[in-house]
Amino acid sequence: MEQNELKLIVSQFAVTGTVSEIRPLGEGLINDTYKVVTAEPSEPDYVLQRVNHNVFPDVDMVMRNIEAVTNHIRMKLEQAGEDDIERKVLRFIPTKADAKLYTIVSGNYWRLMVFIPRAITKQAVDPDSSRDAGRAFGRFQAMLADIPVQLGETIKDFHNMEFRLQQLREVVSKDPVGRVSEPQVQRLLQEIDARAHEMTKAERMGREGILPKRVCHCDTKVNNMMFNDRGEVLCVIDLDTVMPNFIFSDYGDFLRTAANTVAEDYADMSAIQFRMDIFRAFTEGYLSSARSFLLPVEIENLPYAAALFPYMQCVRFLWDYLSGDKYWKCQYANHNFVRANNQFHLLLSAEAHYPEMQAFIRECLSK
Ligand code: GN1
Ligand code: MG
Repeated sequence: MEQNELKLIVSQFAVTGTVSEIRPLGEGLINDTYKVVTAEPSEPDYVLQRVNHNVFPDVDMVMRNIEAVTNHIRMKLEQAGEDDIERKVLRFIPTKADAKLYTIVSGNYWRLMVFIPRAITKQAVDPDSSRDAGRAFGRFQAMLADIPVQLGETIKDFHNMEFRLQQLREVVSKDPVGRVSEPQVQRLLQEIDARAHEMTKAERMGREGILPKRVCHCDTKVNNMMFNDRGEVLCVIDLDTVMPNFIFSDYGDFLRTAANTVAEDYADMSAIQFRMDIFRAFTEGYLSSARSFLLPVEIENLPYAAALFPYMQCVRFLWDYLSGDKYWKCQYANHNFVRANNQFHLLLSAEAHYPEMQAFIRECLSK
């Protein structure tokens, strides 16, 4: 987009400072993100984002959730006497006209937040930063455990495995782009089917009333955390998907990205391993801050969560591949199939480590 158009959008928000430049930022697959640089060193820079309203149909709900969550976390950090709070929780800027946290321009939804200075994001982590991340996501859930408002479900059935399988089955039966008969697709569909019952047990436990939903982040990827220059976690970003869910979401989705030896679209499947050093460190960190509120059924099923998220992401990437690549941006023709296959190989490796995972969790609990 043109600088002038972007500047006009920024000018609708109550910013301080003079905007000197707006440039693309980050590599999110869903929203479009820009850094807004101000001329004065004393004024903050900002992050401008176009929210993808195909993915998030109720942007108003997204922003109400985010407002409630960031206010609640800020309050908790203040109560705990933390320093440097502005770098530990996101701050969204209201519009001048109606003090809302977003504005609509030509049918697109835009929002603006303060850029967190001197922070870095990472695409990969080592065991030490995974332990910190575990602690940070556990703490995030703990801080939000007593939020006084009921958060909305910003993407309906987002991590509902039964729903994701249903979506896949529908696209298989319609086969809109003629990819279902490809032999490698057939093989993957069989593998998915063989595990469908086991992988939907969270939904069954939810219905039986033995597994609660709690406020979760629901996109706990490595690159959704900000670190300071000492490598410590400052805060969790990308709050669009914060909503009530089984805690497996936050635990499992982090390991899905962090414990993979390669990126989620790496095409050489022989290089894919589920890293147990990352698993151990992250689990230790997570249990240190979340153990106090987790139920035994949640803790017992953490290995299931570690397998569930590669499985779910495999199903979602395959669904998009068979739909004609409408959801994730693709760089080449079978990019989504490569992603799906990658996640399947990660699942295989996670499955092979199941007994080791269970033993490690027992060991953590006995300490
Ligand atoms: C999407 O855009 P990004 O990278 O934050 C997706 C996640 C997937 C991920 C896979 C709202 O997240 O659920 O795990 O891609 N977010 C949404 O790369 O669908
Ligand atoms: Mg992201």
